[in-house]
Parts: sequence; C-alpha cells; structure tokens
Amino acid sequence: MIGQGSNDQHAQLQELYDNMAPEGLTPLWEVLHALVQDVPRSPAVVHKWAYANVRNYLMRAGDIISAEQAERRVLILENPGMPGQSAIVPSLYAGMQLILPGEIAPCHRHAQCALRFVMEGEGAYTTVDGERAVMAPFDLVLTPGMQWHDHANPTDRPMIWLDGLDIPTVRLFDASFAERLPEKVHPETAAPGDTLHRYGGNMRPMRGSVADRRPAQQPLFHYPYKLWRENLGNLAAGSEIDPHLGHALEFINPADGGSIMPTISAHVRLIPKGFETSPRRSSDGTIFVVVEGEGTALVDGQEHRLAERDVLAVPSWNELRFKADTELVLFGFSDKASQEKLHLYRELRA
Ligand code: GTQ
Repeated sequence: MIGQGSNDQHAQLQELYDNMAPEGLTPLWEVLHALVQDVPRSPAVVHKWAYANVRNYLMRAGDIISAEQAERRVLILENPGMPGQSAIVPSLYAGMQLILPGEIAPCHRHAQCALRFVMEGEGAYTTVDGERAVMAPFDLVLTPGMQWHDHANPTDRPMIWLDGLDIPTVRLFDASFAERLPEKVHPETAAPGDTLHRYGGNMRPMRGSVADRRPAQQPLFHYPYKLWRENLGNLAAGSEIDPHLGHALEFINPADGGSIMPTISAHVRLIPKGFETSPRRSSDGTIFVVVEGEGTALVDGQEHRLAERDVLAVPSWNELRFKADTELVLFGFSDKASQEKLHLYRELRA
C-alpha cells in the first residue's frame, strides 16, 4: 500500500486501476510488501488433530460410503487458515484414509508423490507397481510419482493411515497427470518384501542385471517401523543428543542418498523423558505424528498437548520446542526436499 498522497492522487490512481484491470494489469506498489516478505508469514496456522476425534468421523464415513465407491475414502486434514484448499501447509496435503475389512481401493497412478504412515491395523497392504507392502503400525510406505498403487485390507480389522502428498506443489506447477488401470487391482509382479530385500539393505542388484527390476530413481517404497525404531533407539542409546531436534534420523532414498521423494522429506525423532528441545525455526512447514509417548509442543509460545497418534501441523518459521513428559517418538514430513532443490531452505536455531 502506498502511504501519503493527496486525495487527487488517490482518485487518479483508482481510475488508473479500474481502467487497466480488464486488461490484466495491476499495480505492484499496492502489494509489494505482501509479496516479498522479510520472513515467512504462513497463511497456514498451527493446528492439532486429536486422533480419536478424526477416527470417529472416519468410521462414520465408513458406514456411509465404501472405499471402492469413494476411490479413496479419506478425510482431508485441511489447515483452518487455508479453507477450501485441501492443504495442511501451503505445499502439502494430508488426509486420514480408512480401508475396512475386505475392501479395496482401486489401482491408479498420478504425478503426485504420496506417503502413507500407518496409524492402526496390521496386515493390509498397498500394492506398488504390483508388489505388496504389507503394513504394520507406524510403517512408512511410499508411492512415488507415476507408480501404480492400489490398497486392500484382507484382515478383520479396520486399517487407518495418514496420507501425505505433494498435491498443492503439483497444482502450483500445473503438472497433474493421472490415470486408472482398467483392472481394479494391479497384477502381482513380485513377492511381498522383494524390493526391501533387493534395495533396502544398503545394497542393490547389479545394474543391468535381470534382478534390477525397480525404477532406478525410486526403487524403495517400504520403511518398516521395526527397522527405523531399532535404529532410532540405538542412536539414542549411543550418541549425544541434539539440543534442537532430540535424536533424529532422516529417511533416505537409497538411489541417491537424498530425500525419500523429490518433493517430500521425512524423519523420526526420539526425545527422552524430561527433555526440552531448544527453540528452532525452519522454512519447511512440518506435519508431525506422535508415535509414542506424551508431551507438549510449544509453538511460538503456545502449548499444544500431544498424545499418541495425534497429528500436528507446524507451518513455516514458527518457533518450535518439544517437551517430553515421557519418552516421545515423533514422525515428521515436510517440503524440505523441494525447498533444498530450489535453494530456499533455511533454519534458525536459538
Ligand atoms: O491413496 O492414492 O489421500 O490418490 C489422496 C489422493 C490418497 C491414494 C489421498 C490419492 C490417494
């Protein structure tokens, strides 16, 4: 907004704006400071979704609509600061997906990258390019862009997971492509766990050999809780704690050692009982899931109580601290992967 100016100038400017608006022209000086901010001021707000509450609505949806009819039976975790945008932070989408016993969610693929973080249930699976990732609580399963995926629950209990996708990022770039497979379910192409054995143990099939069957850029799609929890526990037992993060491990893509997918980074943290992390800001708005324990997130001084399976969205550049009442284990995902590629990522540790 321009400051002082005579009434006459204001009138002349308003006339100019009105005349040129139909031609797709508008004055920078009215919006410059909103466009080029000194620090990030996210339209997204800090918000916590208590798991029991989300689950309740999700089960109600389960009584009314099938997974197959819905294609994906998901409640979007929409940031209250960005109504109608299907975003949890400006660049990312999150939703809670329910697959009831005996249901399938039909096979499709799209440009958007997806992660699933399992909240409850065991034995249902996502099939990625025809290979089942059989899920257990707190497993991380990926469906990287344009890989075929369908979901099924052959167990007798509901299966619920958190979906994290880069839907708003892809929307920003106008680069969405999607297709359905004519069959509901992708034909099985490999035994469950095959990819984990080939690409998940810091090894890979020799390049060009018949065993090297997965896409070179994104071969791995399953990071079981059993493995990451053991690694995190061992790290916590044997290393100095980071004052700002607690004990933290990032999930990586074994193809290049980088983020799990081109647009999404993910990590886990362990904060010991009684520990309080030091204040930290980062430019990647982050979605946290409480895996174990209880505590408090202090976001710009405001307290948010945390219990198991709660989801907390912390937008860019909010000052964040965690206080652990019991040993606290967190999963987090963010757009750090995109920001680093664009040379935008920053953090500030106090
Ligand atoms: O499971 O493929 O929450 O395509 C949103 C879009 C889940 C999925 C979502 C999707 C999916």
